[in-house]
Amino acid sequence: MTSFSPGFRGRARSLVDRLPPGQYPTESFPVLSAGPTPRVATDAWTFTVTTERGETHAWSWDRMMGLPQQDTVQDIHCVTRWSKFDTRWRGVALDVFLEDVETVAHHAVVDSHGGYTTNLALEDLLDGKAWIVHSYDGYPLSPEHGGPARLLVPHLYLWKSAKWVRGLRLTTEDEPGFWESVGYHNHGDPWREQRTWGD
Ligand SMILES: Nc1nc2c(c(=O)[nH]1)N[C@H]1C(S)=C(S)[C@@H](COP(=O)(O)O)O[C@H]1N2
Ligand SMILES: [Mo]
Repeated sequence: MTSFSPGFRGRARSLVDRLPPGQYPTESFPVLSAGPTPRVATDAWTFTVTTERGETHAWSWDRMMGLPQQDTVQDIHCVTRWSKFDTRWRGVALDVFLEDVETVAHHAVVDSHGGYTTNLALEDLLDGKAWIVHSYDGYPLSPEHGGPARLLVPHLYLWKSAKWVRGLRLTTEDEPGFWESVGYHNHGDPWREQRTWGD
């Protein structure tokens, strides 16, 4: 009797379905940084949300760690064409930071130590689509990958997932960030191959 393994076939097909156009899967975890790796101590770390009226809400490391934590398993996609399946992160959903923030803004600019910025529509940060993560695969996030904490927005190309995150500025106008202002797509949806301005 011939026997098939429907489990294997099913999983293989679903991985193909999970690969956005123009991407290839990788098992490794490449490091892509536009400059040197900042070293940020957790006792000096703060995450600051600034509203369009200039009000600030700030979380120390301990306060952030005291917020409801989520474990999330995500596929991530870099515009340089590698994708990595089933990456495991732990952190706090952006919804938690923003729930008590009064704003009429629809945009945000995320700021990092070292000067990197990236812009996002607020709707791409809310409803369980984005996290401030501090752990990867069960360990504290390494400095190379953005530790002590980075933004994770897995449904967009990974340049939106700012490493060494320090704050988020809510804006009424959309302001392009570091890569967006030199030709990367403003939104960066990997499923629509939004790599550069013309896409
Ligand atoms: N602060 C900061 N965040 C950043 C970057 C950067 O240069 N500086 N590079 C971005 C880009 S282009 C990518 S692909 C991912 C890479 O994350 P990784 O190095 O953990 O793979 O981080 C993004 N976040
Ligand atoms: Mo990237």
